[in-house]
Parts: sequence; C-alpha cells; structure tokens
Amino acid sequence: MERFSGNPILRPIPEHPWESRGVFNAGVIYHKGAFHVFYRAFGNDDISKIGYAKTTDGFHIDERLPDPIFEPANDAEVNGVEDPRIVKCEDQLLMTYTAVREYGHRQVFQVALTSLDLNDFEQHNWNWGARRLPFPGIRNKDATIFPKKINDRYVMLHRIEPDLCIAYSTNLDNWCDIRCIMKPRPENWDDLKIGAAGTPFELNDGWLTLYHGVNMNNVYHLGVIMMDKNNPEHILHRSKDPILSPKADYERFGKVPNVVFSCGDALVDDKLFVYYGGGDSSLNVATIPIDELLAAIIA
Ligand code: BMA
Repeated sequence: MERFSGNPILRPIPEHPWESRGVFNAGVIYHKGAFHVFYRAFGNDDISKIGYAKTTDGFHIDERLPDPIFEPANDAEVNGVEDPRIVKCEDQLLMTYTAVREYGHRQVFQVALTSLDLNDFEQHNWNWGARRLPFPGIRNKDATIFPKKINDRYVMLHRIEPDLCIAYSTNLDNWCDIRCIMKPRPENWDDLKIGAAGTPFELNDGWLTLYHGVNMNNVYHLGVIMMDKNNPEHILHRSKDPILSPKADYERFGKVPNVVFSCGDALVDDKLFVYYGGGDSSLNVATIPIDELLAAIIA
C-alpha cells in the first residue's frame, strides 16, 4: 500500500475540547464525487464522539465541521461512541459503532446501530434514527453491514472475541444466525484476535473486505479477505501477509503504539483508499490499485 506523503490527514484540534487529544478510526463513504469521513474523536474527558470531514481528492480535507455530529445519548453509550463504520444501503446510511459504558474500572462495550436518511445526510441534517443494540449486553465490536441485502436479509460482520462472526436481519432490529466464520491463525500476525475493518465491496469474484489482525505482542495489522458472493460465510481467499503494518512514526507512536486500524475504505476509479487510525491518535490514508490487491490475495 502507498501511504499518502501528507499523512496524517486529520489531527486533533487543541481548541476544540471534544477533539483535542485524538482523531482517528473513521467510517467513510464515497458519495457524489467526494469522500465523506465520519471520524472518532476524544478530548480530555476520554469520551469518544464522532466528527465529520470531507475530501474531494481523498487526501486533502476541504471541509471539517467544528462540532460533533454524533454523541452519546443513552446509558449504554454514556462513556463513548467509538469506531463508526458507515454504509450506503438503499436510501439510507447505516452506521454501526461501539457503545461504551464504564462501571468503575470495568469497561462494558457492545455493538450499536443507527441510520440517517440519505437526503438528511446531503443537507447535513444530523437526524439520526433509533439507536439499536443488535446483540444486547454481548461483549462485541467491529460491526459492519453489507451495502445490500443478500437473499432478502441485511448481513452484518461483527466480532465476538477472538473471531470474525456474521449475523442476519430482515428489519435491522432482530439479528439471528450468529456464527463464527473466521478464526485467528496460530503463530501468525493475526493470531490473537481479528475483526472486520471497513465495509465489504462487491467485486466480480466476491465480497472484498479488509480486516485487522492483532498478534500476541498487541501489534495491529491490516489484511484482506474475499468472501463468496451469495454466501459470505464462505471465505474464498485470505491474505497470507498483512497489507499494512505499523511502520511510520504516526503508526508506531501515539496513545496506543503500533496500531493501524481501519473502519472505512472506498473504491474509486479502481483504486482502494484506506482510511486508518495511527496509534489511536491521528487519521491517515493509504491507497492501492485494486488489481494489485487482488493479485496479492489470490496468489
Ligand atoms: C480496538 C478498538 C480500536 C482501537 C484498537 C487499538 O479494540 O478499541 O478503537 O483502535 O483497539 O487500540
């Protein structure tokens, strides 16, 4: 992957209390000629909120809103809304995120899901819909929804440690057929735990999805899988080597060192733009032509 030489593309803004210390993991959609970036941010209170920025060329930010567009709003997420992943599905945006609540030193987290009408999004009316908990009370994160229904059902990837799992729903409220579909690989860069990165893309040969793998030294890498078009439970290919590993200073140092963590990517003109948090502190972008990526995993 080629890192953008101007990384990080987003840094904290000390004058904005909600995003003064870290801006990183971001869900991304490409819509009407621009990349829309929904990023996680925190300040001194350590409570993550979600901000919005836009870039037309994928690298340089042309617009960044001064206030968060999504904040904790109920008990389940009172200590943070983290790691947004966002997808355009029919006429709405679906956003999955991690809802965090703390009991003393114990952190409880779970998957949460909300939606925004595409029209509202285009007008910057942040009228988010109901906040759902697809797996109430289950320790779960890294959820992402496929951009279209498969066999009339919404499909979600999520992570019940340490595995990559799947679930299905007809109405976004009730999720069923929860199954583990991929496990960490012993003695490898993804041997501790794995989870989906951004949203799956439909290509001729199947669904392409980036995922993160953590090893026993707590180093976060990015890899990629190809899933069967009609049955994504069937993993057709899995990258042997990581496609991105912490190397640059902004990946090796930060609030949490040695982390490249992606929640969003976009395929534009046959090039994959991968947005990722570096060291849980800044937002960065790296690109790769899709043919090169496919050659690497199918080899
Ligand atoms: C994961 C998530 C991410 C974070 C990563 C590395 O569990 O909490 O938000 O980027 O750990 O710290």
